[in-house]
Amino acid sequence: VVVERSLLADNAERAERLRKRLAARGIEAIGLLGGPGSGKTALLEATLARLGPAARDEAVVEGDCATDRDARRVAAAGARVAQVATGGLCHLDARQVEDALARLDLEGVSRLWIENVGNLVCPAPFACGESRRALLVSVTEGDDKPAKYPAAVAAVDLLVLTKTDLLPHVDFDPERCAADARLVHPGLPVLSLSAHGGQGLDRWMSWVRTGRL
Ligand SMILES: Nc1nc2c(ncn2[C@@H]2O[C@H](COP(=O)(O)OP(=O)(O)O)[C@@H](O)[C@H]2O)c(=O)[nH]1
Ligand SMILES: [Mg+2]
Repeated sequence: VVVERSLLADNAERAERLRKRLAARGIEAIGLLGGPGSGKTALLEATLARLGPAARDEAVVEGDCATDRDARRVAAAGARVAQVATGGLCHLDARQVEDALARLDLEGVSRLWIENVGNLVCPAPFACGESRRALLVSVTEGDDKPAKYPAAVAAVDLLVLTKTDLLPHVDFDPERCAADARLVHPGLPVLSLSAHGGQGLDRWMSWVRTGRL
């Protein structure tokens, strides 16, 4: 228990130093959390498409256990990207993000995206230098996920319900999902969107730019 606590404390200090170093350069980091397949990379792709030519000034750190597939996807969408392959590890930590940033040209960058490893448990307590975090839950995962994974809900600034284009085909109650999340995290903003259909993306871009929906 003591070892675990010092690991978390060390990471928290490193993450806070990283956040301040980024802020000093005018860079704000946004963390994307969510289960595997919740739509994190698709939302990044849709965001970069909205930004158009300005996407080249977005930097992305991609965390996955294996492969550089997501890095290729966001690179194709125009962003600068560094992939972290964590091996067996189920989350990113601040040191891995620091190491990844050493491989990125941050000149002219004002926003850094950190797509964490797909997991609803492990990433929550490991800050990575983010100023803000969004948790993605797709409508295909079931509306009970915020109730079942409260630590993830407590660790974020926004809950995003993704793939709303699929709502007619699944048994998912957005109201119940949001209410469960707010039991854990009172006042948490909740946004429904579809990266494919485009619904909700205007409000998402508002949150990205200003921190408000
Ligand atoms: N129908 C639909 N499918 C989506 C949407 N967003 C993502 N997907 C699909 O969900 C799967 C997982 O998406 P991905 O972005 O790779 O999820 P990640 O693992 O969280 O990065 C892919 O097959 C996507 O095409 C959406 O808005 N609507
Ligand atoms: Mg992904």
